[in-house]
This record gives sequence, structure tokens and C-alpha cells, in this order.
Amino acid sequence: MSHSLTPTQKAEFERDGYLSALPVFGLKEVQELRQSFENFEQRVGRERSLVQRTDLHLLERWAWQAVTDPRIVQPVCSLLGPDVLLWSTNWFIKEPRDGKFVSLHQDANYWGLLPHDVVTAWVALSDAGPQTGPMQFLPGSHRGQLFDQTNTYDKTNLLSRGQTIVADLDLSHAALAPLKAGEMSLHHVRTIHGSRPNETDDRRIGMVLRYCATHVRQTKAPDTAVLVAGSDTYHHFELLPAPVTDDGEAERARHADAVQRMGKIIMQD
Ligand SMILES: O=C(O)CCC(=O)C(=O)O
Repeated sequence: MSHSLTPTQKAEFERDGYLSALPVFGLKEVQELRQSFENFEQRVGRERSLVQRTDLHLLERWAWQAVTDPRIVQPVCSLLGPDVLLWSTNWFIKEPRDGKFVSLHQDANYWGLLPHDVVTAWVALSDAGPQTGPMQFLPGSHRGQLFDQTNTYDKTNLLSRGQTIVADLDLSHAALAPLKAGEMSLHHVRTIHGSRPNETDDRRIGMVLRYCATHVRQTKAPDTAVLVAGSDTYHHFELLPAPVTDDGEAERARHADAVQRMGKIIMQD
């Protein structure tokens, strides 16, 4: 069965810089995924999980399966072409009423990836309805300029440095992208986006997957990725294999190295 986007969906993404909401996982599947993730959090402890959950696909087989699932990868290939890498896995989690938010920013400003053939799949592992602080996009902003960003280091901002666009943006057309558990949105690396706090009694759990075409380069430092579709004739990234054993020794070493490199790349201006 094909999960490719239709021409209308592709045109919408090209016009708006995002697409929402696309069904991916059934209810039982998404409950199992959430359980697997929360088992991981319990096993390593909440504090350590904040670091270790980055690139979890290198450590746990269920996470690898999720990031290579054709229901996510095929729609991404519709936008990026047949040869696609997974650059990283992140988790954007807002605990019930914890006040955490994400300031308006553009990922292209600090990821070091060029050209900007990079798409994020934001997969909801819990309901991400309007009261949970779902993603908010500025439609069409991916076709405009890259704005200057300041680092606020605000503790309630979920971004690593509190990256925030300094300009006075016209938000009159900003669009919320609420999702049900098991759905995803896709957004372009230049699209302006952010999100407000979670005002509900459940966690808002986003499994956030960054994909790029194989011709994309990392301009900041040598970097790693995973080939999820087609072939890689460019060799711009060190390609990493699937975990064979959950939390195995080799897996832990590869994961630790990838997370350390990612941390440096993200924190570097
Ligand atoms: O989950 C959020 O609210 C923000 C996520 C985000 O900034 C991103 O996926 O690039």
C-alpha cells in the first residue's frame, strides 16, 4: 500500500511549509509506542532520559521501527525525493500544566544543514489538541527570509537555547496544528513555528523526527545519520546501523557518540 502524499497535499506543503494532520498509527499502536517510551523513561530515570532520549532510534528497536515506518518515511519521500536520511530523533514533551512553551523560531537558523531540503515529522504519541499547546505555524514563512534569532536561555522554553526570532512578526495568519494521538504534521526546516503551554492534565508527547535528502551537508561538524530510503551516493554523513540489542553495549557507544555530536552542533552558533 502506498503512503505517498497526493499532488494536492504536496502543493499544500509547498505553499504553506507544513502539512497537518496525517494519520500514521492506530490507537493500539500509539498506546504501545507511548508505553515503550515511558518504560524507557522509567528505566533510565526522568533526569537521564532528557539527554538519552535524543536519537533513541540508535538504542531501542521499537524506536528504530517507528522512525523507519513507511507510513512516516513515504510521505517524507514525497517531499524530499527517493533518497532520504533520518538526521535525528527528538522529543518535545510538555508535562501537564508545566508552563513550558516553544518560542517562534526557524530550525534552519541553527541546524547547520544545507541546502534546506529538510523536513520534520512531528508525531503525536498523546493527544495534542488545542489546549495542549500544539504546534503553531506561520504559513508560507518557509518561502521568506531567515530571521535573526536571539538566545534567551529561558528555563520555561523547551528549546535548547531559547532561540527566538527578534522581528515583530505578523501573526494574524498563524495556524494551530492540533493532532490526535497517532497523527503527524510535516514541516519545512525554514517554516516559522512555536507552541504555547499545555493547559491539560495529560502529557503532550511529540516524537519529532528530522529527515533530509542525501545531498544535504552538515556545515558545522562531522555528523551522523541513518539511511531510511533509497541509497546514499553522497556520503556526507557517517551512516549508523539499526540497534540489534536494546540498550546493548555497542548500541550505547554509538548512541552516546551521536548524542554528543548533536549537542555540540545544536549549541554552536
Ligand atoms: O513541540 C513543539 O512544541 C515544538 C517542536 C519544534 O520546535 C520542532 O519540531 O522543530
